[in-house]
Amino acid sequence: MKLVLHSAKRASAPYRVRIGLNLKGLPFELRPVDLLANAHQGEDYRALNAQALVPTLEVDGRPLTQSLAILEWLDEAFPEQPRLLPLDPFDRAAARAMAEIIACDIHPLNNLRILRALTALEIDEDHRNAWATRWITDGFTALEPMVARHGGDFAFGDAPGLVDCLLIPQVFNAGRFKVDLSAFPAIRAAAAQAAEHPAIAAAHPDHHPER
Ligand SMILES: N[C@@H](CCC(=O)N[C@@H](CS)C(=O)NCC(=O)O)C(=O)O
Repeated sequence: MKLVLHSAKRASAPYRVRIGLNLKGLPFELRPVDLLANAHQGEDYRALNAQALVPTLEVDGRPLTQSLAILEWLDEAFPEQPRLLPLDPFDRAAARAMAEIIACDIHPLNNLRILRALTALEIDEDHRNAWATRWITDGFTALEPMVARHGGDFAFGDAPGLVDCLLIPQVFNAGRFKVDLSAFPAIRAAAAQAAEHPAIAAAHPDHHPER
């Protein structure tokens, strides 16, 4: 099976999928998409991803979009590799809830198109950063006790999984906005531990080709 990931260096949604692919031990070809040059808005890329967002994962030429859907597909298609989601139904729902706080309630308020829309409304950089900080802080305030309750060596239990795929890029993103994480010791501990894991470290933007 040939896997091609359309990804951007500092974008957090494809970063999630790079972590997931690495945790599964699946080799993939990485195709950088230059968001600042609007490469994602061209006709060629829109034919793969009608939303003009990264990531897109091509599976033998068939495109899959939406990072959470891609991560769940990885778990279903490769169940024999390390699991991203717990097997117990309650734990699966709890892990999904934590992932969705990030994917549905933090990240969509701060992605490039939203920040560009704020700029178009003449909101200056300080206020855009305050906006991003507000929503990251709100989401992390809800997530912190969940990581404290469910976390072990990683954000959910003692093995890396779906929650780490979401949390690590969001913590990276918080760093870009210089968000104060001192009120989130469980999140900081989980992120620090996960950063040491070779599959997660290999997905870091520092190892991504430019764009
Ligand atoms: N819900 C989508 C979000 C995808 C998304 O927002 N991707 C960002 C990068 S992290 C993007 O492509 N932004 C381009 C833009 O906003 O113009 C997913 O999880 O895949």
